[in-house]
Amino acid sequence: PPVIHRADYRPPEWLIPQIALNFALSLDATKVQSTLKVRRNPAGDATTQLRLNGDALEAKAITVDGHPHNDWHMDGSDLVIDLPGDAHDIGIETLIDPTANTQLSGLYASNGLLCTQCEAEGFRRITFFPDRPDVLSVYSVRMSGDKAAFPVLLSNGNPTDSGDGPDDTHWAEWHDPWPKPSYLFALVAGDLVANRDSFTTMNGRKVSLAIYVRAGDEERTDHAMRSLIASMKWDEDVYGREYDLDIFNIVAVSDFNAGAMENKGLNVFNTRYILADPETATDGDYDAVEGVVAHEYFHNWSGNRVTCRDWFQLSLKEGFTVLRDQQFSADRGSPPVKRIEDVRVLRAAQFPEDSGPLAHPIRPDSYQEISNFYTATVYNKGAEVIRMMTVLTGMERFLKGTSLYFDRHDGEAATCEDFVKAIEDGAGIDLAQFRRWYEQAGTPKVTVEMAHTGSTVTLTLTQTMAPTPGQPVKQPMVIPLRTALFDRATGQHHGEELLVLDQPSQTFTFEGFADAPVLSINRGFSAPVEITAPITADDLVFLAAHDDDPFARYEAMQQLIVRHLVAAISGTMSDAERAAGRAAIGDAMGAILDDTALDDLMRGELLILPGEAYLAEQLTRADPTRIFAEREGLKRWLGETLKDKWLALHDRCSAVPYSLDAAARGARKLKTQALVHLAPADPAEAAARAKAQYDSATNMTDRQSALMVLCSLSVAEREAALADFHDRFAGNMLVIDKWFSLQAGSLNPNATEHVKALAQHPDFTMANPNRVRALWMAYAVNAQAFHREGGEGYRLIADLILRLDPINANVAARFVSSLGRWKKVDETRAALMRAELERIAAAPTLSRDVREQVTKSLE
Ligand code: DPP
Ligand code: ZN
Repeated sequence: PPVIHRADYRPPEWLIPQIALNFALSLDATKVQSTLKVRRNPAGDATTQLRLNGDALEAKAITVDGHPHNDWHMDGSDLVIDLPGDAHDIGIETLIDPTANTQLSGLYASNGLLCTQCEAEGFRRITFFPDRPDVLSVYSVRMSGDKAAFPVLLSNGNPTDSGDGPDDTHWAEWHDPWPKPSYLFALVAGDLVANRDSFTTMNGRKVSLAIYVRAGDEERTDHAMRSLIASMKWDEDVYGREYDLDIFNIVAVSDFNAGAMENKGLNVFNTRYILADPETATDGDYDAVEGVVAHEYFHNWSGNRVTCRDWFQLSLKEGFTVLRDQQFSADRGSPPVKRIEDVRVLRAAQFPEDSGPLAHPIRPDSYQEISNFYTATVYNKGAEVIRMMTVLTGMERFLKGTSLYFDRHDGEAATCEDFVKAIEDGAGIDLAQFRRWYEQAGTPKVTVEMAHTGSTVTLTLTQTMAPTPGQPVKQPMVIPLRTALFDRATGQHHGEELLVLDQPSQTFTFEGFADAPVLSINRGFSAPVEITAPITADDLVFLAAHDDDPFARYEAMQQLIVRHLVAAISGTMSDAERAAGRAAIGDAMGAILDDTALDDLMRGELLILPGEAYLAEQLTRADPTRIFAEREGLKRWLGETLKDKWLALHDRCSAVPYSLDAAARGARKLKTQALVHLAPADPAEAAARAKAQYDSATNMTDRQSALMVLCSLSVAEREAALADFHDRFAGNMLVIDKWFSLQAGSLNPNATEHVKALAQHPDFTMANPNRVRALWMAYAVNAQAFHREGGEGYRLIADLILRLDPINANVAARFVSSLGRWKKVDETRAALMRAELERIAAAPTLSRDVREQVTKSLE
């Protein structure tokens, strides 16, 4: 398969200033008439051929300047037209079958609805076009179709006209005045109802807002609407960005490959990130809705007004927009809790990417299939890299840089380099060496040594970075580390300092310390790196209780547990050491449970044990079932040792009535933590409490966490609760997804058997990505089940990939990375995982998506 290289970028040979699209809609035969104004690009290479990308399309009729034209040919799936001059009008007709489009890319049918997904390369499945983000066009769209089947007809921009046609049809015309790349095109037609509201922008433009859903779902759209309005206000207040059309529409569909899509003026969402009410959505779901609504809205500037020159620049819009949505959510709730959640996601999803076979820089140098690069690296690490700029400059100067970026590149297709340059110029900072964060893959490791002589403290910081595919040797990065040194006696530090490590090794000195201090480093997680520092277990207990940086407090707790578990998993721990380690963790947790100054949301974060994926990252190679067993063993011990405190906590929090405020959400989070720790320690007590919580639940957070705990236990209450849950929410697709996920992700020793049975359940379907992920992604990340001895888990996931690939390659390819982690597990399992990858590789036909991931995973 061809490899596309960033270095090979050439400007487009032709520009398309305008496109008119006319859709004759039907579920299985939609006719698309496209009219392109094409102009030779003075900045492009000279050619008489116009190459238009297509994917599984047939050109029905081609005209040039209104006349039938025969000088064209197909080159692979592209249409190549010979043109005599520099400016022409091209007409092309295509016919597509949305119902047959199981890939959910391009124009597809979802439950009688027609909708589009064009990022990254879906537009070429609708019509022939230079389907690349640096070709910006003004779109005029006309669509017509059966009035009963498609009462609502939507596209980008503003509606300009509509009317009735013959034979119970109607039509609508839309015009989007903002030039845009094809990936931002959208069309939706179907039977939908709207929740409407409005927003008045800072300059007095009244914007009509609508969230379109299926009838019956509109009551569950208020939270999304509130989130949208808050996002519009926040982007004005913080980034000075105003909305630029009279209409902003959102449509929620249940069949969707990703989370949502920022099409200009017409965002299309997975229902999962729109629908929420207390009975069916957890607190986590509410946060996700708020975050994704904001994310897509923020793309209107970081993505749409300034778009990407090519797909190698994806992090230009995604990293920046993730940072913006993280900042927004932090402002809406608890900044430290949000920071901890974001770091947890980074460590669970991105660190393993950085250390695995699919590692790539946030701005990749090559790809085979761009869909494979919508990754935690491009998104979440991309956000961390820009966040480091804010650490180096402060928010005020950073915002001068972003304002300059938006002014300078408005209406353009820009590069990551353009962004960095604008921050340099606007914020007044030199980022020459910092640019390596865009170039080098891998998570830097920083080792700290501390010396204390007289009243002087010396910190020696050394950075290293492991080789990654294609990058055997790394250059030193710029690593900003917020640091404080604490006096043990007073419990105070001497003022936080920003240490900027930009050499392989560097020494920093501090005066005025009569005694050796306690080191608090990488506070707020100011840099996305791994730290090894001389902080004793006692010091970690001290920091967990006293650090004034909430993230550092969390981190101290995590490190205390990580170190203990890593030693336990490695088998280098004596019984006495195990007892001492557990005692330290138990004391620290006990103190957190008793600390009256802590709010409950933050308390909940401090009590969550480090995840298995992050633990695995700390080990060169480990038996995943050992990681699981040691982590569960510690949990059980904490459940037993602190039993009275967990029981009291569960009692106290159960008395807090439901609301969405922080205190009530904190209480729900702690109820879950209490049950999770009690379950392995006292299954009968935990089951009784979980059953009571399930039966009396007024909201999905309480109900789901109770069911999760019951599901993990082999108790009589388990089956009854699962059956009740299924009955109660039958027909609600998003909640039934939870029912699948809870069982597939369960700690229950029979999870594999349960998953095999669930794959045969009448509610299971391979056609719906949410359902596939609910069952199989939950299983693939359930280490104790997926890695069970004998390799059955690997076989099941490989079978899934092979069966899903012809249906939905994009979603199928997402599962490959779970098998690609073979270098991190014991040799027996590694061989079994490789064998499954090889079985996939040997399949007679594979999508480009799966082929790329499998080939790279075997290297
Ligand atoms: N561009 C989309 C996003 O918001 C991806 N589907 O991330
Ligand atoms: Zn995005």
